[in-house]
Amino acid sequence: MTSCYTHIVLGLGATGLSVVRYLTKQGIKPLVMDSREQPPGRETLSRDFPQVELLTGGFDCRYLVQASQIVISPGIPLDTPEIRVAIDMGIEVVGDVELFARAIADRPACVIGITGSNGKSTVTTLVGEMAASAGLDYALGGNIGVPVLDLLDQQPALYVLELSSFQLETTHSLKCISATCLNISEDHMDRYADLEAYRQAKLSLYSQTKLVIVNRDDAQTMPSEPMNLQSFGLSAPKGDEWGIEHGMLVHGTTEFVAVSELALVGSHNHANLLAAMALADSVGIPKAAMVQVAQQFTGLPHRCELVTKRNGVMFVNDSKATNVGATLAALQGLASYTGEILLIAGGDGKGADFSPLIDALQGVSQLITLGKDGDKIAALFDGAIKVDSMAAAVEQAARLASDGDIVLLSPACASLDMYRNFMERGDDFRAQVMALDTEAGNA
Ligand code: UMA
Ligand code: ADP
Repeated sequence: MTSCYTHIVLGLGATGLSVVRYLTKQGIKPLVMDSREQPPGRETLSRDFPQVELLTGGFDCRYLVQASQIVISPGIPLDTPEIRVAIDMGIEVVGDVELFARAIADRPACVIGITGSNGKSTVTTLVGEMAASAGLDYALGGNIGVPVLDLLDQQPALYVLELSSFQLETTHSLKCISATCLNISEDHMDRYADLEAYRQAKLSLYSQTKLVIVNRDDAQTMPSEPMNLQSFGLSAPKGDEWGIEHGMLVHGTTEFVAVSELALVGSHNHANLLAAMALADSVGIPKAAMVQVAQQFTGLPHRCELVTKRNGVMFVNDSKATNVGATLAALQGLASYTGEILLIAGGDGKGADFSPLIDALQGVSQLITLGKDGDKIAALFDGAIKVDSMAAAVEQAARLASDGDIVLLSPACASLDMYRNFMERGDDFRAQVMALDTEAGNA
């Protein structure tokens, strides 16, 4: 006979631990389950919550069907058979963001929600920096790294949340003042039936906000129902839109900042800035604060980050390019440089179709592939070099590159086949590039 738990936490990563912290503060003792034998939060749980029971290696239906609420981590698909059984029995399955939404329902704080296939972390950070520059008390979290329930101890005027499609699948009660879906391109196709299912998960944010900010250059970000809309895009604005006119980022007829003064490079980043400004404007952040950030923010690590220049060759770390759309943006963004581009790509493709890369690969002088799905990308390029380590990839690229060229790590794939996360992959790239310097004595 199993003991009965009213609350079950599924998954013991960053989210699962934050849910345990939250529930125990409410006086609830949950049961935690994880399908992995050694979930990452195991040691922290036994140290901080020795009274909380953990079952590993699967999800036990006997407990699930007796619970009143199941809190599921974003990495676990809702259609996992054991979870389907519980859902079919009418048991409530929610995510951490839904619990957060309910917990702040009575607070005066504003929420800004940011989703999309690419640019979420950049835009989330930009909005946070703009709030900071305006002297606004804000808290920032979500998919970017800090689980939202861990933000509840703060009482800020503004929450800035990065939301993934996985998190949005189990979120229904957010009340955002403004929210955006920045763009839609294929990602996580191992978890969705098709692109439309993935898009609908992202667009579910729109019914949870007062103002929807869409990307008018990407029709997939448009809602199918009438909503209170504002748009951003790279063209000249009409009416109240955000856009670019006469080399300036503008809102309607109001000029904000010249493109030539922006610290971020690449047209995708100009779109990111316009989206961030539209969101910041919705909470009354003044223009001066937005302009200051636009002139100073140079970007997050692992997103088209210049590692070093060696023998006239630029080594660029874009490890966060975990899908095809991000790699396309990097190749387009670097296309204006005069030298050749040597691209290092490959990893776990998450079921993606890589064929949209074909045209962009024509602007690449050498492709070097690695990882689980490296061969699939190599098949798109005559003479691709296949390697089995980052060290070999960097060594080959450095050997072939000459003065003025760019060696770009932009994998178009997740890193989990070879690394713990994209940061570790980017750090390995950096380390291998720096090791070249040592070996060659920076010749
Ligand atoms: N997993 C299992 N069994 C489990 C639980 C998880 O096998 O019982 C696997 C999942 O399939 C997944 C991995 O473990 O591959 C981690 O999943 P998780 O839900 O336990 O992850 P957390 O540590 O809780 O981190 C999650 C987000 N991870 C995912 O959505 C996969 C983090 O986003 C987020 O920062 C964190 O919550 C705080 O909100 C990371 C991410 O990769 C950066 N997100 C995806 C992306 O950006 O593409 C959506
Ligand atoms: P996310 O949080 O959505 O993964 P990031 O800001 O971390 O977004 O950037 C992830 C990758 O996407 C990086 O390779 C970056 O260069 C690229 N990127 C950033 N903004 C955009 C955009 N608006 N469109 C396409 N790619 C982008």
